Amino acid sequence: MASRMVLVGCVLLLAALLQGATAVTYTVGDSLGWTTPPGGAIAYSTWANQHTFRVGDNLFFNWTGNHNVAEVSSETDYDNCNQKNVEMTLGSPEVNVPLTTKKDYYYICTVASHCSLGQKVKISVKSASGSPTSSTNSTASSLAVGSFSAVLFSIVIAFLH
Ligand SMILES: [Cu+2]
Repeated sequence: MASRMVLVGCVLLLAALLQGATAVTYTVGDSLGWTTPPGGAIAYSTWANQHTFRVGDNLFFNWTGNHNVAEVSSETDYDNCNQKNVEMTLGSPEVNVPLTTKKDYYYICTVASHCSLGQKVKISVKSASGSPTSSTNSTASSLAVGSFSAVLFSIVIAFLH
């Protein structure tokens, strides 16, 4: 009976994972966190290139010491670490930033020369997986997930009876 309950739990968990697979929170730099990277800005560009960011996802910046998160709107300002057009500065050591728009986001740290030392990251955000630009595919996949979930629930009910 115990193993049956474990199986039921696993099936429910799997169904929940499948349905909630759209929004992802990415920890910027992973274990490196948000800091002046030892090898320069390539640490964050390499990290960003390993992920596909979509509308609805979140960025999680965490750090120790004196840093912040500032958004600059232009690539030129980002390249030059220009802080004159900073859109927002978030100073808490744990910052969650929602990616709400399909565009390129540019984040820098405005403390001292941290940006020039490589504490900056460019995030290219693509459409959400359920967006109108890919309506055919996403409708098909939601239907597939929906019917798969229905099958899973039937299995659960079969076990419970
Ligand atoms: Cu900094």
